[in-house]
Amino acid sequence: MAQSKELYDAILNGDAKKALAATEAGLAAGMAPLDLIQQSMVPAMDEVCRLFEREEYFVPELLLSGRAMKGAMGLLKPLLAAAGQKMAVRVVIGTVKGDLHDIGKNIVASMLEGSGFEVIDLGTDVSPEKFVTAVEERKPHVVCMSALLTVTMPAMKTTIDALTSAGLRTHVKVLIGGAPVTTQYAKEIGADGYSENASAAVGMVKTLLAGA
Ligand code: B12
Repeated sequence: MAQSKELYDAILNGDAKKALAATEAGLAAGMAPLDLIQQSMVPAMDEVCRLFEREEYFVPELLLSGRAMKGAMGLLKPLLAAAGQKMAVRVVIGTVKGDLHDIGKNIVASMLEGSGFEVIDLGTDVSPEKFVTAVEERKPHVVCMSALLTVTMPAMKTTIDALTSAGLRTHVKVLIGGAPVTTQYAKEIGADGYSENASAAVGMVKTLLAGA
């Protein structure tokens, strides 16, 4: 399966314009939307995260690469839907109440979309009530919550409690993540799982649903 080197490089370099052009060129050359995501965009974002961890990339680079990926995804999403390459699994994702960090959450959302899942992104500062309404209305299989601040982590528990009170907890799997979150914390608050990065999140969603 071919990789679009141009698309990979454009995302790695945070060049949104080139990412769009490379996506269009890839499609014109007959590359499948899912392949463009999985072979070019996801590996590029993986590399961006690695560079950030090694302190070779900083926040501006993260933001630019995230934006480039989001723009290219915008072009591919309708094509995935038209080709019926999603819908089997629906995921609601959001950053919890009080928390505005969304770079990691957006990468997770893109990776999930790139793996063929339908993703409903509620954005940042999402209240427990908003999660509950989304589960009622959109009937997802999985709820993903992100928190980057120790002070907003408890909102993950509040959200799980709200799902339980609304009688919805047994209808969905709950996966949590974000830098301060741990497997131990997931256990403590009654989440179904935790993943430390976006690639692992895809595997975890599949595992959770396989055991559902
Ligand atoms: C960028 C950033 C910001 C940006 C956010 C921009 C944006 N649009 O997201 C801005 C400048 C707005 C910001 C603001 C603040 N920030 Co800030 N921020 C960061 C920083 C530098 C990077 C975070 C990041 O994007 N990492 C890169 C991404 C890719 O990693 P990630 O988010 O961890 O995501 C990965 C995994 O965790 C996982 N993941 C993430 N979510 C999920 C969800 C699920 C379901 C799963 C499975 C996996 C998963 O997958 C992702 C990809 O692999 C961190 C420090 C750091 N080095 O991490 C501080 C940091 C998180 N911020 C911090 C603080 C204190 C703040 C402020 C309170 C600062 C202030 N005084 O105003 C405000 C809070 C605003 C608010 N209410 O949220 C502290 C938190 C300390 C703590 N323990 O609570 C940190 C750790 C900095 C520090 N060392 O002090 N911040």
